[in-house]
Amino acid sequence: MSQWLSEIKPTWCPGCGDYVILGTLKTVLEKLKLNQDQTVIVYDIGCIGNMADFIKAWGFHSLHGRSIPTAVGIKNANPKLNVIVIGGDGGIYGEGLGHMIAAARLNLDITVIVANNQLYSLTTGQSSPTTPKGVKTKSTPKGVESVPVLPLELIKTVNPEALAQRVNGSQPQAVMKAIEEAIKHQGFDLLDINQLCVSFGKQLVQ
Ligand SMILES: Cc1ncc(C[n+]2csc(CCOP(=O)(O)OP(=O)(O)O)c2C)c(N)n1
Ligand code: SF4
Ligand SMILES: [Mg+2]
Repeated sequence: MSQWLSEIKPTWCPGCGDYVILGTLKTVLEKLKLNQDQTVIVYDIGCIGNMADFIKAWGFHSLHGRSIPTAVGIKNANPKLNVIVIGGDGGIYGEGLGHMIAAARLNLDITVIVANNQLYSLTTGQSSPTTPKGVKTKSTPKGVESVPVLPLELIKTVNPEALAQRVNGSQPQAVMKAIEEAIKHQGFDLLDINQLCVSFGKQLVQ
């Protein structure tokens, strides 16, 4: 049993990409030998936020869209801490978008990992800010009318020094490498992990 895993077993649907994020994050935390006592993970709300129960580290299961300001407060209160945010596209790019821009502009040394399944999945599949235009979802039966938010481009616009990466969530080696780079990076970093919600996102498969 890894020192970074709690005794609670994940409750995600079989085949959910969140298992890849949990497994790769755990492996990177072990590899980097981060001090468990000096590591705080702030979780947003959503399927991915439920990781709060599965990782053994200092954790803060915050509010939907409010994980980044919570992390900013923790980092400012104690800059020695390793602060990692884990959230979904709905929380980070929707309700929390302004907070992400503010933290990126300040180049605060926090790592933001987003499970981007292009849906509000915990609430059973409504469209999110990254759902492609035209895709039908529970909340958009005639198809999404807006173009999607482009998170990496937004970050690069407000802070060219930030590390902004996108990775395919079905490739664990690539996810692991990107998580390691993000945690090691000094300053703001965003890791956008593209994944599929196997329960509500089948229409997103191309
Ligand atoms: C302030 C607030 N607004 C809305 C909700 C309802 N809500 C809970 S999870 C969720 C969607 C989560 O989507 P996302 O952040 O993409 O995470 P996922 O479930 O896809 O992993 C919503 C809208 C809430 N809990 N709090
Ligand atoms: S609803 Fe989708 S995102 Fe949530 S656990 Fe199931 S497969 Fe994963
Ligand atoms: Mg989502």
